[in-house]
Amino acid sequence: MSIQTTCPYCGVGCGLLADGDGTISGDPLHPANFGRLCSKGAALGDTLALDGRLHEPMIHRQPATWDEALDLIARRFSQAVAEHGPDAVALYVSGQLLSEDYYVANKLMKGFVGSANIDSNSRLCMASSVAGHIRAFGEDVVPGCYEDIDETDLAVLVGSNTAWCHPVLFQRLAAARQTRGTRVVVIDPRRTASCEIADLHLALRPGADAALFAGLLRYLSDHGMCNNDWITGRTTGFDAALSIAPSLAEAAAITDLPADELARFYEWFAGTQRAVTLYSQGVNQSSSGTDKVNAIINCHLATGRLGRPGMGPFSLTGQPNAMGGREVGGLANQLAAHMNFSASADIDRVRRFWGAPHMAARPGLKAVDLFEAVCAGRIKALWILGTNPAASVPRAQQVRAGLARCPFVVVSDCWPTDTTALADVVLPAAGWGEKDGTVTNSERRISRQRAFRLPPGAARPDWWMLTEVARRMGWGDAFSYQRSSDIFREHAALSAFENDGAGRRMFDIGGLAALSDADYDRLEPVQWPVPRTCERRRADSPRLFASDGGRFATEDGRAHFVPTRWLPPVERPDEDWPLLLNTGRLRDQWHTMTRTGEVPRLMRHQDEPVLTLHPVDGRRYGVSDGALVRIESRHGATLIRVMLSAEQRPGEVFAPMHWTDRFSSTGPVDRLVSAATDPISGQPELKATVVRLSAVPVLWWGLLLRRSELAMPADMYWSRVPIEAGHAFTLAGREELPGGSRLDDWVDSLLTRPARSELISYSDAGRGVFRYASLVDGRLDACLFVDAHRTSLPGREGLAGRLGAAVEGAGRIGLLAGAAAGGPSTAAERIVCTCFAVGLDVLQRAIADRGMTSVADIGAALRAGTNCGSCIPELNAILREVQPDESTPA
Ligand SMILES: Nc1nc2c(c(=O)[nH]1)N[C@H]1C(S)=C(S)[C@@H](COP(=O)(O)OP(=O)(O)OC[C@H]3O[C@@H](n4cnc5c(=O)[nH]c(N)nc54)[C@H](O)[C@@H]3O)O[C@H]1N2
Ligand SMILES: Nc1nc2c(c(=O)[nH]1)N[C@H]1C(S)=C(S)[C@@H](COP(=O)(O)OP(=O)(O)OC[C@H]3O[C@@H](n4cnc5c(=O)[nH]c(N)nc54)[C@H](O)[C@@H]3O)O[C@H]1N2
Ligand code: SF4
Ligand SMILES: [Mo]
Repeated sequence: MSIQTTCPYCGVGCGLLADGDGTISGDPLHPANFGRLCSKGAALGDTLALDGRLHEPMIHRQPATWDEALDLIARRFSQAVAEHGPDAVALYVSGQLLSEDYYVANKLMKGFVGSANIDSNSRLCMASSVAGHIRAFGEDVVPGCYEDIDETDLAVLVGSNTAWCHPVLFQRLAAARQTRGTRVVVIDPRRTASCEIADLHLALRPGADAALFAGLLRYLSDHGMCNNDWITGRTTGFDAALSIAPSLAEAAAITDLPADELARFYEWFAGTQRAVTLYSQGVNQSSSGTDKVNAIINCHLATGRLGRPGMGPFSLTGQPNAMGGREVGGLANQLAAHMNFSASADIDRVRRFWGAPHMAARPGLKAVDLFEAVCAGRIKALWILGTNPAASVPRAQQVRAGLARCPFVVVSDCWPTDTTALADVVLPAAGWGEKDGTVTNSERRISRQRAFRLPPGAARPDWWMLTEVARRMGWGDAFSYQRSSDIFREHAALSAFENDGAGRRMFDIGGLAALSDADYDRLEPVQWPVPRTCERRRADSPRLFASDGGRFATEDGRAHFVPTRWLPPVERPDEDWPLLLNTGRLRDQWHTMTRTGEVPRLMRHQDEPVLTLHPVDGRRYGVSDGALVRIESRHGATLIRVMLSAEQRPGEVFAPMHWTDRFSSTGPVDRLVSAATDPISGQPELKATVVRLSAVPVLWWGLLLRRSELAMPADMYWSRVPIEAGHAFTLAGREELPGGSRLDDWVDSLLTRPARSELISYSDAGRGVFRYASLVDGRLDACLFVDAHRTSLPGREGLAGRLGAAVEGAGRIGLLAGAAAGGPSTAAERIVCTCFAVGLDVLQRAIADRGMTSVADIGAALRAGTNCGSCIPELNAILREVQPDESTPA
């Protein structure tokens, strides 16, 4: 029998079916995806088999019992509070925790420890949307639902690479385009995969979104396209917002866009009732993120395009439970259940509901400030759950130094990470498929995650760890939960507690407060609000603010326009720092790669961290495709390989956020990234850091394959990918290879041969070619190929198949001598369709040879694109490249 559950990756919140044998498929009945999945969701089964999970608690790297670990945490936290006050301790949590975990963490800190120093990686992700919603609507509310994407006539994607980051919604949008001719506009400095279905791509100057949308507001007003009844009846502040809005010409200058292109977008928006604006990190992760959000919402308020089918501002949430975390109040400036520190009645209400002995009375430290406090020694005990800040927080090197100095750091995770490496206590967390609870997706839909297998070793759910520490700190009665349903009922009850009358909070799931355990186990996906009384429920969901008399959650019941004045990013290029670094996501990787980075097929779409650079800049710096460069910012430096691409605006570079010290010497890009924040939301500007770049001469390139992992030496560039039977490393040397016996030592350090192993080798020092293979019991255990010119290195995939296999007779010689036949590069073939492992070369050849003109042709011949569909935008791009005149985009 299959178990219904929810995907642990993005905020689309797709429903899944997990079968007994670990097969994962899309749930045809779930309203987020109706059975569809993307490449990451489709590969979830592969992550269940991964080795290397954390199995037992560790104290100072030594195995410990749960009692020892929990006693120690309770003692150190109590001690820090006693000696330095409650603000000397902190929790840093995650939008990947379940609402039940999150609720307990928030209650422990804000009600019992007595400090609001609990912030979340959602600060890096959703904080600007939260702040923008509160300014406009009075509460953190996403008004629309996914059907609006199916039913819209104009979809505006702002700072969102939906094709890669919310792929199932992108598929819904692509379907709407096919069936109803929905127009798509992409607003992004880069030409992303999402542009494959765009009718218009506005490659604006980074950070200029607020001006672009303020210009739209002025245009709407100048052309008589505002909905004046709506503005008068339901909003305030229109005139003030309009008074500082730029003209079209001014907006074109600020955004660095041709005025006619901008005018075309304005015209389309003005003339299309059913318009949805979907936005994500290009909006939120900005020093003007909150203003960007309000500039977008202003245009929807001015046209009354809100709360009706096919229209509205739509913040796409990042993590699976980014929304749930906000509902339980897991940000340092929020209280539980959408209540606020700004209202003393709210603080008192939460205090009474919890019976809280030490209720926090003011906001705590937001993520960037929290880590600054860690660095400054003001935080004496810190507990990190479900997030990897040593890799994902800006100025990561400084943060690491702070964590190393912090007197007591606890980390709960499922896998070892760059952050667990810095912890005093590491707690093994039960992961996806092993724990029970709920998550809320981008359209306010609460879905169950259900356990379908046992956690490894002693791993336990996060809520359990938090509860056990709370008990040990003396608050057993308030934390007497036996299972996740106990927590959910309390959370639901709090949302309905004293929630009546004019100041009613929209977040109300009181209708779920009396679920029995069996009801909770059976809970179907449901959109909030779910109040206790039915007539309210009908009036509200699935679209909020729908009815004409509908109140907003502001004091005056009206939606608020916010005047938005354009400000450029905090860091701006100049002579010393000529390039602007943008960062973001790739299709098949999830954040710091703890799961996706270990799945061979997900690593074949892009197998190394690369910096994308415009060819004009490539020439300027004298670097070619694949070259190694040093990139430096005011905050840090690293070595990274270059990919030249005209998708980039000249003067701007892009690097993925995913790699860490576990996967490449390049390490996390956040070691370069600025910690400037939006003054209102506190969200860091992760997409605009000034950098400079210089070419790095490479004296040799290498390929190392090993069955076991290896801590790589610090003096070379390396990057690791998992392969079926082990690991493959791309290497690049900046120094001459050692000579004589030192070369043997060097080779031994990379092959780490056991005593009984046998070494076979080949070298041609004149050509700078060296090849070694280590056999153990006649099987290939490790091999190393080095070449001064990169030309004779074998293809990785061909060699990967031989790792662990017997090497006999002629094969022994062939292994080293025939290596050159494998291919001329260290790069493996790039896989475009992850589901059926169809590579770029195969696609290009098939399209040309067989005259294919559509994605359907490709699917029929090669199956590519016929399962999850995540690769369809790239298939279209390849078609266009190979058959520029023939292809018909799908
Ligand atoms: N494959 C994959 N999917 C994911 C995730 C993942 O790790 N991998 N993570 C999930 C999470 S937590 C999140 S938050 C979402 C993020 O989803 P997205 O926000 O779609 O992803 P990003 O790649 O971070 O950034 C989106 C785009 O913003 C653009 N951008 C940069 N600066 C500006 C600007 O000033 N203005 C505009 N308009 N655009 C700009 C970038 O060029 C980039 O293409 O993805 C979710 N989905
Ligand atoms: N430069 C740059 N930096 C960024 C971004 C960017 O675009 N550019 N994006 C930012 C954004 S939007 C986000 S959301 C963050 C994401 O950054 P992180 O949250 O640091 O990234 P993850 O790799 O998802 O970390 C989640 C961790 O939780 C662990 N885990 C998984 N399930 C569980 C569980 O049930 N319990 C526990 N205890 N642990 C679990 C995973 O193994 C993993 O180590 O990165 C931010 N940083
Ligand atoms: S779109 Fe992909 S990653 Fe996001 S929830 Fe659905 S299957 Fe998971
Ligand atoms: Mo995120």
